[in-house]
Amino acid sequence: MNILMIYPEFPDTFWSFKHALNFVSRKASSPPLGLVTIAAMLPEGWSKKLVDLNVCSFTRADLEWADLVFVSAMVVQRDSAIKIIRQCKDAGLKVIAGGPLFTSEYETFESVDHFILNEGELTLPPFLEDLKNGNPKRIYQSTEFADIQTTPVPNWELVDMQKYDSMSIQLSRGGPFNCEFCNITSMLGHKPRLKTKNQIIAELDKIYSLGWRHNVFFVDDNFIGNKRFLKEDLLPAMIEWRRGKSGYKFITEASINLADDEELMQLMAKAGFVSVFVGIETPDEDSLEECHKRQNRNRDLVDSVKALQHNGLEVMGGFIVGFDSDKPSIFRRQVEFIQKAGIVTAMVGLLQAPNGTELYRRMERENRLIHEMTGDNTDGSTNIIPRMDINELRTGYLHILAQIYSPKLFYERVKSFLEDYRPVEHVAKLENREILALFRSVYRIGIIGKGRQYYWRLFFWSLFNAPKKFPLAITYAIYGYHFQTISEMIV
Ligand code: B12
Repeated sequence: MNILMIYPEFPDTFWSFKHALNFVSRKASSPPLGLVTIAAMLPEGWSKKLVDLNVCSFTRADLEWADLVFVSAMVVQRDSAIKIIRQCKDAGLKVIAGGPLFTSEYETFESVDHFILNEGELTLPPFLEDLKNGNPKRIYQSTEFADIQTTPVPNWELVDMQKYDSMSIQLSRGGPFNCEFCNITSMLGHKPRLKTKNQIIAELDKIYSLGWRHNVFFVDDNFIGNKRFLKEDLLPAMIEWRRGKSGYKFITEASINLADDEELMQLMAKAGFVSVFVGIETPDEDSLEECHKRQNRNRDLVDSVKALQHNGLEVMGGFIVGFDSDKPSIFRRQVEFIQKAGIVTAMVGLLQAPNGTELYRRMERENRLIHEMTGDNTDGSTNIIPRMDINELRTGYLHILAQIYSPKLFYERVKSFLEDYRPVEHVAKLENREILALFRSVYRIGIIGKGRQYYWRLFFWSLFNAPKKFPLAITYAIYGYHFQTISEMIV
């Protein structure tokens, strides 16, 4: 069997990092982990080819070679997925689809031959069995959660690593929190399910053996779901593994209560974690209560962010406006918070209600659902009727974007973050692609860019006052270029 695995194209969004990645000659942030995981579950002897449309394209010869096409996608890739499916069907191929887009709206894809929904660990084996027996069904679904200790090491050999900025590893699925707008518990359950230490080390070994020496993104929704396992088992093993491999930098997502655990923060930083994405959502206590974000309540959120930064972990923050409790002052308060906390990478979105969430059910009860989601919560759209007038909300949202990504506020934030940030290690030497990125930044941001005076101010400030943080300063200037480009497209 020849299996062509296709990952649709992402639109140009805050999350694509497209305008930053071309400074470092990379095409996409990370490869499609779902597909490379599925690839490793296919019968031995099957040939596989991965085409991630974010980094390359497929040819007529690929379609002629293939016996079956496997497609994976998120909702945000819907348009590209529709196009791919049509092309494959026109070429007379059978299409098998899985992943979040199809799990949440498979009914709308009439021409797909087989849907392998939910977690592939549970739904792929019965499909393969039925295929072998010549009677595959159209839909494979499951209400159970998979034992990910049986998930194989993904087929990273299918990935053209040099096209990406980071590789991805998943430690856990599922989480204990009940945020009203979040679909993770309905998709993946309340109880964190973890891989073993040996599985993670085997995954690290595999990407190392394939020559990868850069960033690794632990794609958990909450990396700290089992703190004891991290402290006693995994992090000590990762510290050992990483000895002599300083190119590796780890990034992940965690809940804010990581800031309460000094030992854990220090172990993570020692293991090579440099950055965590935290769902901060809002500085407004009433809105936090409304969305049941209990882990963020009754704490000084700025202090928590600073604690993480002081322990060597940069905080990337997710923020939301449009809660029922939001007052008109929320727009100003969000900007003030982001500036004060020094959160360089601040992803601000309008509240949306994904299918399967408590919020979706409440909006349905209250007759406030309007249309299907675009899948991108940072494009200024929403699928609910907010309490606040929609025009006031949208104007306020655009105001936040215009403010936080304006060169003045953005560079002020970078400087205040660099002053507070205490990394465990400093990058000793720049790689060739980073030197190239530096020159590109000088030209595109420092010479022809709109906020060039701020760029040079940061450039010289860090060169003379914090020379070890100079590579970081340039990296953030490049992020700023991406954020400004996208926010101008939205505003
Ligand atoms: C890593 C990640 C990202 C990464 C990159 C992902 C990439 N390059 O593929 C980044 C940070 C870039 C990202 C961005 C976004 N993401 Co994201 N992301 C994730 C995250 C945390 C993990 C995904 C992952 O790698 N999982 C590990 C693999 C092994 O699991 P998997 O892909 O689900 O695959 C399994 C099954 O789905 C199935 N399967 C998957 N594909 C296929 C295909 C076939 C043929 C078969 C048989 C089976 C199968 O089998 C696999 C094994 O069980 C998930 C949350 C989650 N826990 O899943 C959100 C998630 C996928 N993201 C989501 C969203 C909404 C976004 C954003 C739009 C953010 C936003 N603004 O809201 C952006 C869009 C990207 C863009 N460029 O615009 C949503 C998607 C919802 C949906 N229904 O589409 C999720 C589910 C989070 C959520 N709470 O809802 N994301």
